[in-house]
Amino acid sequence: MAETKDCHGNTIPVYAKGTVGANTIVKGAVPEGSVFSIKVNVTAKQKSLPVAGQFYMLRATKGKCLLGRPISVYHTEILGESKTEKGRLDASIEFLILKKGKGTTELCELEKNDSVDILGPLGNIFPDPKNVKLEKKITSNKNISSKSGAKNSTKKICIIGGGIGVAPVSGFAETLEPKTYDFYACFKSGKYGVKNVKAKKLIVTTDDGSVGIKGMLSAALDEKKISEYDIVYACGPLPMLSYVQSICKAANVKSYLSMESRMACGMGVCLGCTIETVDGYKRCCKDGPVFEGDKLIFLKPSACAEQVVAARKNKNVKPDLSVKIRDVVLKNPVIGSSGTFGFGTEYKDVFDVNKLGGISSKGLTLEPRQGNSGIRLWETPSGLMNSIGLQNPGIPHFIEHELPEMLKLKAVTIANLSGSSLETYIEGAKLLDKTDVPIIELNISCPNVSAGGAALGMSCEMAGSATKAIRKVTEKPLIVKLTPQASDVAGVALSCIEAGADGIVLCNSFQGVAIDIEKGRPVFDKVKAGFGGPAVRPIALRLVYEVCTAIRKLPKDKQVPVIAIGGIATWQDAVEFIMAGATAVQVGTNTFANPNSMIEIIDGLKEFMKRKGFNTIEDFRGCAL
Ligand code: RRO
Repeated sequence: MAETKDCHGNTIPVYAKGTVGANTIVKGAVPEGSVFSIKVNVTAKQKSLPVAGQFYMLRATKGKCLLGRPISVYHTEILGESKTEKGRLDASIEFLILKKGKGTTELCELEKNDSVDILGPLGNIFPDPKNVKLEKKITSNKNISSKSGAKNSTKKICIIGGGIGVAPVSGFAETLEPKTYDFYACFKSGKYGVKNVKAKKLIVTTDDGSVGIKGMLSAALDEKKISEYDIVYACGPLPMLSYVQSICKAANVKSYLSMESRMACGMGVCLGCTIETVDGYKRCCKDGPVFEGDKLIFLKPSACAEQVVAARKNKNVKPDLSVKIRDVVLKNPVIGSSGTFGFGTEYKDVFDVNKLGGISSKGLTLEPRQGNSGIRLWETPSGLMNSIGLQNPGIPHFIEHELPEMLKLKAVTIANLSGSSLETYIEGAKLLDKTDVPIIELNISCPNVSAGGAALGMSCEMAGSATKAIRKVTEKPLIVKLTPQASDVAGVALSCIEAGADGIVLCNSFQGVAIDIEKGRPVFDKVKAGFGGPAVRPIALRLVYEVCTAIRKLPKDKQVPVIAIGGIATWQDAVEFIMAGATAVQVGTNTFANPNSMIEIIDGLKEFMKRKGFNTIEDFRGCAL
């Protein structure tokens, strides 16, 4: 197997900024606009230019993705000696990119002269056919012609590209003498990426028959036909590569398959891109991406297929998004979270707040509070820290002024109850009990107050007794908002349920610290502050998953809904939480970034349910548990 070149005249990877020389839609790819050709201009030593089969980690410099994406080299053009950097070459490296996820979308949206972070060239290369040693072919299959090892000069070469996998093999084909190989290009529909291919025979297959032979690779190439070749080079989707491996094995033909895998570094250190081989797990980036075909272990075709939630037969569903918290019906499961949606009316000119399932008020205490001194907000990558300190007008003012306006809305009003001691919580609850507010959210999780708040929610005992005390003074639906800081969040949730909670809200913000490096001082007067936003989402999802798992083990009549919060920004996020068992979701920080996000989540949920054939939220709630 050819190694990545090293300091003895071989390629050396560099991390640099490249510039987009051109970005164009690749004609022939179906649907149009699904594949882009991006030419990246680089200045590099000859030794740092790519060889066919290699790839780069590419990241749009102006993009939001943390990591680069592994993209194979399609074509390299040396433009000449660099005028600005002596001893270096100006080159244009062309990549074909399938727009399929966030990273590739950001790359496909780059414009001429935009900057691209490039790390490469990486990985090994397709071995030169001249250097490939062939064993004498032995075959027991009568249908397959038996022949002795071909001489180097006469080796019969077959190159196969499937979908975007045509890019690296087409780059490799360019390094071979024209008309010394056959090239099979397979697509679902249309044809692209073969303009530089000078094959003896170019065979195209399409699933829909729009170009060439109708069908998959198997419609054009089988065990018998592959036996006419000495070496096969292929890149494409796993089922195709698995098929290539099987026919090559059967026909005793040497194959080199270029693999793809999710990776973080491309340098062999993240160990995230391992691939199963007969010699154990191998790193796709460093040990590959090109592997000898018979060394690879492919999962059985059925396991290869993506695991998707099976769509129901009924495609004409009119999804019902309504959910229940005890006996209160929310028309959809999307709730504006406490502290990020004021008293419901502030955003009414920006979007129709009546479309929301519910709105939770700013945290309320018996007495009015001014909140904390000093800096109150601090943005971090993908997150927001806050130290508001429960600023609010006090429950009597709320009841007289804000609550009547909230109750006029068509979203269910939730009063978020807080306090500085259990006694003040109880007094506040008594006042709220006398109003028409449909739901009380007991906040025993505020991270920014010296008394009350999260201190009441840290242990099962305290959370249980706080819930019990409030339960005693109100019959209203009572949901309890928990802190993620407790060491046993599921235990705390079960204690609250035991004490009479009608629902669990999970979770309030996480505690963090920020330092102002110019001043050498903590940013916040209280040092610690609440932290929320997309950065916390996987942790919040883990907590929701654990709590929902614990609740499922309770007898049916003891089970209560979980309302999830934690970095929810899109309908996909909401679906994840619902699949983890949540009945409803609260959107917090993201409303600041995109005030329309809750409406987008409701619309997205509706479309998702239609597509999947789900009639109700219950149809997929908890399906991942
Ligand atoms: O007001 C706040 O500082 C605050 C509250 Br009440 C809360 O529940 N969660 C939070 O992150 N901040």
